[in-house]
Amino acid sequence: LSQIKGVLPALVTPFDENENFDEGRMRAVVDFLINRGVDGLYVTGSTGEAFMMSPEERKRALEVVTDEVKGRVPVIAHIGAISTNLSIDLAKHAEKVGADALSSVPPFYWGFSQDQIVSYYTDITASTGLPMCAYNVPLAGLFGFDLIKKLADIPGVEGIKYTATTHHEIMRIKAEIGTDFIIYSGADEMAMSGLAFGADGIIGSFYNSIPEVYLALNAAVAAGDMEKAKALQEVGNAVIFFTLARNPIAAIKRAMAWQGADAGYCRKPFGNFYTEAEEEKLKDEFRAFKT
Ligand code: HMN
Repeated sequence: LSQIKGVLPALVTPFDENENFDEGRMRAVVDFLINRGVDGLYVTGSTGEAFMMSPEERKRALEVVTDEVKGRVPVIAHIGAISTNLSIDLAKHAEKVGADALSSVPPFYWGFSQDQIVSYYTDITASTGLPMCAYNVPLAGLFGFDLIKKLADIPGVEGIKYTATTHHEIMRIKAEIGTDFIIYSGADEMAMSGLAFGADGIIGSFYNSIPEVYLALNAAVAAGDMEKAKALQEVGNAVIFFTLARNPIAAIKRAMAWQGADAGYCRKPFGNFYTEAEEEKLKDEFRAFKT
């Protein structure tokens, strides 16, 4: 994971009007983002609607991405599922089709024990040669520092996507686990603080629709220009907070379409926009906030 840093969109998965995976749109979106300078792609995560896709569809989406990327940027494949066997199957496939790293939410829904979570990551990382980025996210149950430490001891677990807002723990992970344990900050509205507290990169939904804002923010933090970083974070947050109230993944896909990369539609029950009037309103707001 030490080779994968910077700004990584948690890639959207385009579906067509009938909710079928849309290969053409997927390829166009990948090119659009690489041309805009993103540092890598995080595929079939929650923004990618992976939990609404069958394992076969997830595999197909990843295959299309790695085929289109052709090594231009690193690809992290999110292979998380509740069953270890299913995740291992997805992990092996990811390795076969050329992903550079794996990531996984912990098994969720039943409230698994720490031992069960540790064994989940141990079994997956033992099944391939790819590095694993664990995923700390409220939706799947946050880890806490002790569990992060246990996960970091598993061979192959090289980092964490940290989507909690307790950014002081980013500093603590670097201090107590080690600076070579890679951290991606996952809350786009707090990208500046994640990076300032020592994260190596940022992974998030809004780097699909406004990547240039966050590429500039990442560069500003690296250069120690906190005034500039703060101004950019304010632009990002204006877009994020109006979007969050309006079916966010569908809205992000529309914002990409207005900018030349039609990212298609979402799966139900997310559903889609919008009457023409609603779409116009959304577009006006997006443009007003973004500048
Ligand atoms: C993914 O797995 O697709 C994501 O990277 C998730 C990502 O971290 C998003 N978090 C959640 O969905 C919980 C953020 O980008 C989030 O959308 C953003 O910070 C706005 O709250």
